[in-house]
Amino acid sequence: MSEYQLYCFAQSGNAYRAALMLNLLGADWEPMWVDFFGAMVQRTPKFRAEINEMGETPILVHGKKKLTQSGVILTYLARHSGKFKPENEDDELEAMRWIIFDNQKVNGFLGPFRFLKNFAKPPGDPAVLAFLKGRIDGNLAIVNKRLTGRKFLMSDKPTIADVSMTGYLYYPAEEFGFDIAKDYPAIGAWLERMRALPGWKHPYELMPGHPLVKT
Ligand SMILES: N[C@@H](CCC(=O)N[C@@H](CS)C(=O)NCC(=O)O)C(=O)O
Repeated sequence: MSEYQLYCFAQSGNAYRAALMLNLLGADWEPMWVDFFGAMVQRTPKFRAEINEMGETPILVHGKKKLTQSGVILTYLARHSGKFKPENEDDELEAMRWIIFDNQKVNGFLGPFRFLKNFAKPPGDPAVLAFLKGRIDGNLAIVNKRLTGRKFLMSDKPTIADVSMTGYLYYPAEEFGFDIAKDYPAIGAWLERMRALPGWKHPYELMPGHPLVKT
């Protein structure tokens, strides 16, 4: 058995943060596929009793330790590997600030927007999509400004804040109906810098379940 098991599925940008981190570290890990769309295991009492009471993916298992919330998983992996780790207390707090902003406002809106456009049955209400798109544009502009004239979110070196922010940003433009890298050039350039890191892989290569068999 591998050292780490990660409950994940290819369409999950939330899980991608953890999968990407494990791969960038060169960790010995294996994906455990979550049948999110078909059996919807995350909704079952068994999943909530035995795997994650919050009913969410990703979940990282490391020996006897089980961790959920990608921000917690990234923090744990950075502390244990010493890589992508903010350098001091101030940097740690700054990284947490961006991770929370990302979880709530950036990928926190992109995830549901893409879900409603591509996977929801029936598809999302246009008014809801328009609301989300407005929030997404505002928040991507904030990230774009932050990355203008900076290599990475915190400094010249990538940290867990950068790994977190990648969340949904590499999924194909057709899935969003707009091209994030083109519309936000500083984000586009930063995505290329992240892509150049050894161990980088696209979410559809890194996690199981793509292409999705639609039922
Ligand atoms: N903040 C969480 C978000 C996790 C999350 O919402 N994951 C989705 C899959 S992409 C999920 O499991 N959703 C189930 C639900 O909300 O019921 C994290 O970063 O781990």
